[in-house]
Amino acid sequence: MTDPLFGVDRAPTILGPGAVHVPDWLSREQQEFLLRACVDWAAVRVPRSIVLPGGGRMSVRTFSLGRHWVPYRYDDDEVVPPVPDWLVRAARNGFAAAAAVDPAVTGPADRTADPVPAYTPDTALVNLYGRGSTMGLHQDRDEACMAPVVSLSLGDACTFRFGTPEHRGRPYTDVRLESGDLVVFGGPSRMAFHGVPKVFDGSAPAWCREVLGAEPGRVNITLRETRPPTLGE
Ligand code: MD3
Ligand code: FE
Repeated sequence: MTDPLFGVDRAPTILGPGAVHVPDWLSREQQEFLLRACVDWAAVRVPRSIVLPGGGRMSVRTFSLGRHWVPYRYDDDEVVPPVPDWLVRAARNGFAAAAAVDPAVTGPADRTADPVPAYTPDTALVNLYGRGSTMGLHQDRDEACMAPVVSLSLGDACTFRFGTPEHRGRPYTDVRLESGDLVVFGGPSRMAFHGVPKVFDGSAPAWCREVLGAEPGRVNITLRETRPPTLGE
């Protein structure tokens, strides 16, 4: 967290076409509410470390709301808690805030009217980063839809690495994400490679750690539309 007083603000930035970072988007009350909800969900949906095809395990632990995600697909055979309406509204507001900074988050204007009120993510993935957890560069391509992904960061700060849609390597931009930050990835950036090379252990505000308890770390919530777009809507 940067200084909460005296106007030392971090301004919104465009990380790439259609990718917008809005620092300090969530209030302290909103962050505490989201963290508490994550702790409650984690008690019923035990967060698992994803096993990669090569046999390795991701250090991040993940659980899903809405639709259950496993690498390469969404699995409707496993029932998970729904995405609450208030989280859908938060995502929609995040989309609107990002679209005000860069209209390219919306993607090609192939649909009628305003895409923001129609944005209804059906899935939330919650990533829990303990000490030393990282996430390698990857693309999110298991969704049958190019709608933006809305990301909310909570707890410890991290270095977020944002690359290009073309390949895993350079050029990339490293940006520090802090508790309360919003990032929205749409349009040409929806398929960009991205990852989390570092989490700054113990950097969360004390009131975050109070909610998280002994468990240190960073929590990231991503909201996604995963189903194919319906025609004529
Ligand atoms: C860019 N999570 O869950 S959030 C993931 O912080 C994931 O836990 C990271 O990558 C985290 O898949 C990064 C930012 C993010 C999320 C989805 C994206 C960036 C994205 C999808 C497309 C492009
Ligand atoms: Fe991702």
